[in-house]
Amino acid sequence: MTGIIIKGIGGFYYVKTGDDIFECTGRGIFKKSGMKLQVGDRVVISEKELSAEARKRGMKHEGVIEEILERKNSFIRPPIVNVDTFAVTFAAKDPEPNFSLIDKFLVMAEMNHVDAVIVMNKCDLCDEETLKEYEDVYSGLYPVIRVSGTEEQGLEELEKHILGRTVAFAGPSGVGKSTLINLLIPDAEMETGEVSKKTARGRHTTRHVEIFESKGGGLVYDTPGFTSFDILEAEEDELQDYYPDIARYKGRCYYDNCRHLKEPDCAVKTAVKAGEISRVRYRSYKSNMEEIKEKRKY
Ligand SMILES: Nc1nc2c(ncn2[C@@H]2O[C@H](COP(=O)(O)OP(=O)(O)OP(=O)(O)O)[C@@H](O)[C@H]2O)c(=O)[nH]1
Ligand SMILES: [Mg+2]
Ligand SMILES: [Zn+2]
Repeated sequence: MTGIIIKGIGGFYYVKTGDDIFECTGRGIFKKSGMKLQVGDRVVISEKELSAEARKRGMKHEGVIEEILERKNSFIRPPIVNVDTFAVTFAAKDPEPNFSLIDKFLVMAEMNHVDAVIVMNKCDLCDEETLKEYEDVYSGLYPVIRVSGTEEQGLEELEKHILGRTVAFAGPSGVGKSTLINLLIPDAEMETGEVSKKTARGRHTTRHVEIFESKGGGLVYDTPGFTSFDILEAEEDELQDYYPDIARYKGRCYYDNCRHLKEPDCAVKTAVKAGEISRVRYRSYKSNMEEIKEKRKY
């Protein structure tokens, strides 16, 4: 039988095959080969007799994972595989948008040739002017979907992007990923949590990745949020390739290897001044570049 790992907790992997869920362990060989099973993996399993313990945990089927099928892609943060689309989620307010963090997810998507859509949640908390300003940072680059979990707005639009696809919700803690998934998939019943009044940050309510099937036949991954993201695997010179708005200007600067920082006659800086590249995006590019440089020192 083949199925998909929808969750991994306490040494068990939960594998969905059709309508059944098998509580599985991995064959010892995975440990030996250093191959780690991941949520999203398509696997071949064999059924084994249901133990009394598994039955007590409410399981109806138990199995052993025999084989991992080839992965389309894999990610470390969040730890998931086989993704078609990242639904990069942020809140218009509470917490305030952190664009350089949002852009890290987008860089990760670009590096892996995965589609991205931007989900701007908590639109109920912001005025139109501010929403428009945020939307404009990404307009022409990625689809931006305005939603509100509390007002249940924009969900149909979001659903369109999920239909028949494998979509991972990613973004900072407290932006409402689990809230939206609960609305899209009422069976999900993911726990949601308050945003702290003191730090205006989420509290990392979701602690493990879990996959749900949408009515429309798509798969949705809920993932834990983070307020920082320490690994940007891009090289300094490559970072610009993963900002499509900046990459467009490649070859137009005075220096062929221009990084668009302090160099003279830089087409990118000119474009920022002319309003052709968003200042927010350029600022995020510079700050992520700084971070990569800092990391290289060690
Ligand atoms: N005002 C408002 N609040 C929202 C909206 N969506 C979610 N919230 C609230 O935001 C808080 C955090 O929501 P969660 O769904 O737990 O956020 P999350 O992104 O899953 O957070 P982590 O699991 O920590 O990564 C909860 O108190 C939600 O009720 C919205 O559209 N508007
Ligand atoms: Mg959550
Ligand atoms: Zn330049």
